[in-house]
Amino acid sequence: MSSGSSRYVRYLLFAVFALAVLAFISRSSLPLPTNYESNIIPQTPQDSKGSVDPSYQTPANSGPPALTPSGERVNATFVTLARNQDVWEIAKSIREVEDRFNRNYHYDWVFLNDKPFDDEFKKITTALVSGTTHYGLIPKEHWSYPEWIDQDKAKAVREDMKARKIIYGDSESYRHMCRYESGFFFRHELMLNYRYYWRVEPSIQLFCDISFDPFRYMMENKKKYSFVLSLYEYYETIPTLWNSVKKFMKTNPEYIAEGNSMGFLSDDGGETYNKCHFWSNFEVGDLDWLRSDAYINYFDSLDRDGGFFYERWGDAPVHSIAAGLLLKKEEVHFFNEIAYYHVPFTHCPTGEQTRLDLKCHCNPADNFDWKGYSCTSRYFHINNIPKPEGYEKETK
Ligand SMILES: Nc1nc2c(ncn2[C@@H]2O[C@H](COP(=O)(O)OP(=O)(O)O)[C@@H](O)[C@H]2O)c(=O)[nH]1
Ligand SMILES: *[C@@H]1O[C@H](CO)[C@@H](O)[C@H](O)[C@H]1NC(C)=O
Ligand SMILES: [Mg+2]
Repeated sequence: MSSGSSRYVRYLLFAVFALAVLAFISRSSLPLPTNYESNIIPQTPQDSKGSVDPSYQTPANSGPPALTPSGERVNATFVTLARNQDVWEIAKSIREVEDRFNRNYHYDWVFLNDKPFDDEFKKITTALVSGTTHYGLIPKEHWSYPEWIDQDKAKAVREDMKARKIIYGDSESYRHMCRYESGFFFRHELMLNYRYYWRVEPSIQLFCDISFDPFRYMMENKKKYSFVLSLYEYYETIPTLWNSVKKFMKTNPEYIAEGNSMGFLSDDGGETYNKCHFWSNFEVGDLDWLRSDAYINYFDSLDRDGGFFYERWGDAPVHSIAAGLLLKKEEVHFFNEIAYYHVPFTHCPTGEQTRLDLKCHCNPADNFDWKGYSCTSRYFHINNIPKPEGYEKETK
C-alpha cells in the first residue's frame, strides 16, 4: 500500500516534469501564434451599466466580408437571447445558420443576456459567426417586476401552475424571458442600430439551403413579420389574454389596421381567440414596427394587466396577435422555403422540386404545416394565397 503510493508520487512528478518540458518546447520553438487567446477575445469595453460598447468588434471578424460587399447587405442582424450555459446548444444553431445562409452574407449577430456573458460563450460564438458579434447585458428595468405587480400573487400562481403541471408554469425566469421577448429586446441599445432582425434559439435545425436573403425579401416586399410554423396556444397559459387585447382594441381603435388578419386569430369576428399564433422561436421581422407607437402602446397595455406574471403569457401569442391586428394582412409573410426545426415541430417545405433545388434533408412526412394542430392553412385561407404546389399530394 505505502510502496504503491510512493511509486504513484514518482510517476506523478515525472509526468509534471515531462509536461513542463513539452510546454517549454512548444512555447520556444513551435510556430504557434502567441497570445492566441487574447486575439480571439479582446477586452470588451463595458460602460457603467455593464452593457457592451456597440462598436466592439473582434479582430478576427472585422474588415470587409469576403463574399458579399456590405453594400449588398440589408440593415439587419441575427439576435439570440441566451444564458451562458446555452453555449453548446446555440453553437449548433449558429453552425446551421452559417452553413445554410450566413457564410455568404456575414450578417452581424447580437447576443443578449440578463447576466454578463462569460469569455467561453463569447469565444465560441465569435469563432462560429462569420459576421460581427455583439454581446449585450439586459438592463435590470427590462428583466424585473414592474411596480404594479403583486409578487405574492405571482408566486401563488406559480405554485398553482406547478401543481397543475403546466409547462414552465412554475418558472419565474421563463416569465421574465417571455416578457422581455414581448416588449424589450428590440429596444436594447445594441438593437437600435438595425432595422430587421432574425431570431435564433438554441438547438434549431435548418434542413435546406437558403438561396436568397430573407432580410432583403422583407425589405423589398414591405413585410414586417414572418413565420415558418404556427399552432394553437396552450389555453392554461393565456386565459385572459384576449380580454386584455379586446380592451386595448376598444381604447386604441386607431392602431388596428384595416385589412388585418383577425380571421387568423378569431373564428367569430374577434369575440374570442382561437389560440392560433406564429411560433416565435423563429422570426424575421421589422424592428421599427416593434418600436412603433402602435406596438409599444399595445405591449404597455398588456403589461399593465399583469398576465406575464399572473398567467404565463408567451411572446409568441403576444407578437402574433400584434402582427394579426396592427399590420395589414400582406405585411405578414410565410417562408415556405426556410426549412426549420425547433423541438418538437418541423417545417419542411411543401413541393418536391423546391426541396430538391434547395438540397433539403427533411422528410416531407414530418412537415407540420398541413396537420390538424397547425394554423398555417388558416393563414393561406384568409390571405387567399394558393397553397404551395404539391400541397394535395403531401397532405395525408
Ligand atoms: N438570458 C436568458 N435567456 C433565457 C432564459 N430563459 C430562456 N432563455 C432564452 O430564451 C429563449 C427561449 O427559451 P427556451 O428555453 O428555448 O424556451 P422554449 O423554446 O419555449 O422551450 C432561448 O433563446 C433561451 O436561450 C433566462 O433565464 N436568461
Ligand atoms: C439601420 O436602421 C436603424 C433603425 O431603423 C437606423 O436607426 C439606422 O440608422 C440604420 N443604419 C443604416 C446604416 O442605415
Ligand atoms: Mg427554445
